[in-house]
Amino acid sequence: MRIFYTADHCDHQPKSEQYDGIASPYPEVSARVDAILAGLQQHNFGTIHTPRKYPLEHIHQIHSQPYVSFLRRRCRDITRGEQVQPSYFISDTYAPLTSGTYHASRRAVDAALAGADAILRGEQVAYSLCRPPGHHAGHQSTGGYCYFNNAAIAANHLSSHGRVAILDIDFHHGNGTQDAFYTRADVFYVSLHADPSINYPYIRGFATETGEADGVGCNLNIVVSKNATVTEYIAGLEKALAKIQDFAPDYLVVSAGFDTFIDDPIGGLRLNADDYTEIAEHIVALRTPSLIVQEGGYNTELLGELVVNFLQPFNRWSSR
Ligand code: OKP
Ligand code: ZN
Repeated sequence: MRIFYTADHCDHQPKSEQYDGIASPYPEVSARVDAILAGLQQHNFGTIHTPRKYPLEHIHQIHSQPYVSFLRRRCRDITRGEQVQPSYFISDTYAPLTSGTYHASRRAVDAALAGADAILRGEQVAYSLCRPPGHHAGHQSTGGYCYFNNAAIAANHLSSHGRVAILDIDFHHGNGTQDAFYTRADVFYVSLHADPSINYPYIRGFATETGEADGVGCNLNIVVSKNATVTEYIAGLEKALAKIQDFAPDYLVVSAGFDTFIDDPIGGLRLNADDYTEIAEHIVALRTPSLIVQEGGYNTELLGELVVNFLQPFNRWSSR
């Protein structure tokens, strides 16, 4: 499998998030990536490639031009080491800006697009180690640690070459991604996540949301209970995979979050480390060229192990 990553995420270093005006430590830290890289190296996943720089056109198909310009200009005016809570282009107060946020977010998109291009060149599996994550980023809004929607931008790129399914297995519903494709019939969005009536992002992710206009039937939200063990989780996943199979995609994009792990500090179902291998085995059974895009997962101690466990079945398939 091809792996893409850049160190530029290090320049995105918020220190705190605001909940009802009260600051607490920022969980979406660069140590997450250090843990993943260490895991990949220990398990000999091979060369990690630096993506090339892609033009803004790809981003502008998902995000508005005023939004992208705002992020670029606002970050440019921030002193290194400072953090700003913007008042505009936000859907919540979980995406502060630092001087490096725009650049880091651009490079995360580059990693996702390079992964998509690897798939288009005939690679079976690519893993884009994106930070910051992307699935909450809307057409013109940041939110939930996200600025640019890496998975949506990559899926949109793939969609010029075939039918695309997006499987979002982060603990949180990917409201940005759902919105991006809600009226489209060529991209199918399926998400498994905790109940949005009591979990972030609150505003989206209900089972009643099934798509609109041309996109009717091309959106599927599966809510899993907060105490779901691997048995309940796999049952939901099987439903998702059956629908994906019916859709018959040429490409699969997996928004891979690991905050479903039992010991995740902000999410947490009852999934254990080994369960990620079983989850991946079910997804690999689709035998569809797959781009895996990193989303959440906040247990910096164990995140490397969780990602490695998940990637292992994909790796076995792609090097067969
Ligand atoms: C981003 B991703 C914790 C509240 C959490 C923001 C969650 C963003 C999750 N104090 N609110 O989907 O992993
Ligand atoms: Zn999440």
